Amino acid sequence: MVTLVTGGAGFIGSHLVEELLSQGREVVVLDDLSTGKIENLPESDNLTFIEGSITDRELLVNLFDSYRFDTVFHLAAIASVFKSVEEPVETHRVNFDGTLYLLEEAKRAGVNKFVFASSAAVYGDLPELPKREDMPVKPLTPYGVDKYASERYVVNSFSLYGLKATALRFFNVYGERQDPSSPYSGVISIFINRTIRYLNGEKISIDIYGDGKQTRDFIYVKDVVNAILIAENDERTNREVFNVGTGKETSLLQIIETLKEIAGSVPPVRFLPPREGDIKHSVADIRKLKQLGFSPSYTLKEGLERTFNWEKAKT
Ligand code: NAD
Ligand code: UD2
Repeated sequence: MVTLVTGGAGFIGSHLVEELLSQGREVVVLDDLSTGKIENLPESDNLTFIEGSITDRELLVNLFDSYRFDTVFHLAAIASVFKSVEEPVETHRVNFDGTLYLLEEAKRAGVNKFVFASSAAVYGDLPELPKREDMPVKPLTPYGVDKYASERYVVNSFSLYGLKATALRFFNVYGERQDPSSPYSGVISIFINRTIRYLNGEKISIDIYGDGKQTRDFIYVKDVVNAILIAENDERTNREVFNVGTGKETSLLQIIETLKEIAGSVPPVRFLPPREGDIKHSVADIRKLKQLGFSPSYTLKEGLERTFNWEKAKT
């Protein structure tokens, strides 16, 4: 049996691939390298990398004909909300059509399980906190709308076609290999990158949009991988949607404080006007996933420390 990871050369995907390989599994990665990098993937005889797009139907048909996949982990996406707003048609083709194509193939090939990476973006700016899976949703961007539509197709595939499928709503994921290069990259990757550059003598600041008291549910990437594997293996996840977070709210000011403890010092902080459309607070209710045995293993300090040390070792 072989396992397919779409988007496996990306930030979260590459951590999943690493874990699957360490368990001795045979893995195929399908990635178009639009944001992923081949260097993110480990060298292994058990890993096959295929460069191509999830929107290429012919390629998908050949791929599913060539391998007998046990599980499909579908993480490939245009993960930038900003890009989805700028290019809604192209984003929709990848984030929605691509998901539907994969579901069709998974169904045709009779795979054992389909796990889909959805997002907290489906909740939008509805004020009630913490976010529970059974709450109303209000996706505000093409990215959020496509994630929501996709997750409905994914979970409905169980009742409609008997395809065992689960959607996971990731909150704010951080960790090694997250790309800090865009202003819309994850805030932790940006803060760590700037701190390292500052320690290396660059004149640079940390920019905070707003007062820094906004909060997010930051989850370390290896905890996300654990959640993904629970979704794969626990039959109770079929047809269900789960939040993947820590259940804890952390402000940007707390992040900077903790980074200071780890790094010794941080760049001067510049406060800029809040970003348009920014939500003030976001946190997951994770009781549903906890009932299946999930519990985050890494504290924020541990996760930040590992990410910081890894990024520092690169310079
Ligand atoms: P990422 O950009 O590092 O990974 C996405 C991967 O998909 C990249 O390797 C990219 O090259 C690949 N890809 C993009 N379009 C493709 C296509 N048409 N065909 C094949 N491959 C394609 O981002 P990430 O943070 O690792 O995100 C992984 C998944 O998790 C995405 O679905 C994203 O929407 C979701 N997610 C991430 C977060 C987060 O905090 N990072 C939060 C919520 C949801
Ligand atoms: C996350 C997702 C986004 C979308 C959204 C849905 C990431 C990177 N972004 O956005 O794709 O799913 O959730 O709710 O996963 N900030 C600064 N300084 C910086 C960069 C960011 O102050 O240099 C602020 C930013 O304005 C925001 C907070 O930090 O208030 C978190 O920003 P983010 O882009 O990491 O995450 P978020 O939750 O806004």
